[in-house]
Amino acid sequence: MHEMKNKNHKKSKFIVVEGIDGSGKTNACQIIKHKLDKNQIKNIIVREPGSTPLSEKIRKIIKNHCPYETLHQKTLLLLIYAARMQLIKNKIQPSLKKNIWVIADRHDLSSLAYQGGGFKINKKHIFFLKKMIVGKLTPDLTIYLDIQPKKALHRILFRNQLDFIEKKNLEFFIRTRNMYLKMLSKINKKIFINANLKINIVHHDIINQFTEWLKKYK
Ligand code: Z5A
Repeated sequence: MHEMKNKNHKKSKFIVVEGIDGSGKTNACQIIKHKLDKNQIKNIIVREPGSTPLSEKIRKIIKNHCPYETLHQKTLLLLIYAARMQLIKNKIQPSLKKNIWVIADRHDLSSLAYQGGGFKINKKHIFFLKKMIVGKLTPDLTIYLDIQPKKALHRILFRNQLDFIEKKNLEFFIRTRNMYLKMLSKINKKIFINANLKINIVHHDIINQFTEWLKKYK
């Protein structure tokens, strides 16, 4: 479990927001940030892959890789973990040490869901990288936004440009969601949100559940 104590024994928290594309993670991160700001808790939002200069470069490669060369799934896996390493060492850990809470738009569970579930990479390989790169850093809270893949695809199709993962078919996202649900059943510290519902209902659910959590763990 992550818990970094500073000299005053204050504990910073590592909060991760997860879900398939179009589940509303970006909005959820803003809601959490707003709540923490109101409680005068210093915080930052990071996104994966990305959020350091080098990790953002890796993100660009991942999202717009050369159209004339196949990006192999294991290359993608390595790029994601390279970006994660930079983010953990250069941003997440230093922030937590300074008692700044970190809200992450995706983290390691995304790799199990997308690479393990969607792309069917052997989970043994993913766990090997997880152990090497992520080590003992574990979210204090995982907020999972659950949405039917058909509905999520409908939402992302409204956007202008789709990246190569977003161009995947429905079966890919069904496998990804199934892996999320499977892995989530092993996680205790979580909030489960039904993200199929109308946006204002989803927002209320996030605020209510997060407020309850905050009362207990702040
Ligand atoms: N990836 C991976 O494969 N393995 C990994 O380990 C990691 C990542 C870390 C990151 O790209 C890609 O990298 C991602 C997985 C892969 N896949 N792809 N492609 P990204 O950061 O661009 O993608 P994303 O993380 O999925 O973000 P997103 O597509 O923008 O989804 P979102 O943040 O969950 O959704 P949103 O932007 O908050 O909402 C989407 C739209 O739906 C937006 O117009 C909202 O206004 C709307 N929305 C949200 N909620 C609702 C409700 N309740 N009703 C109606 N409309 C709504």
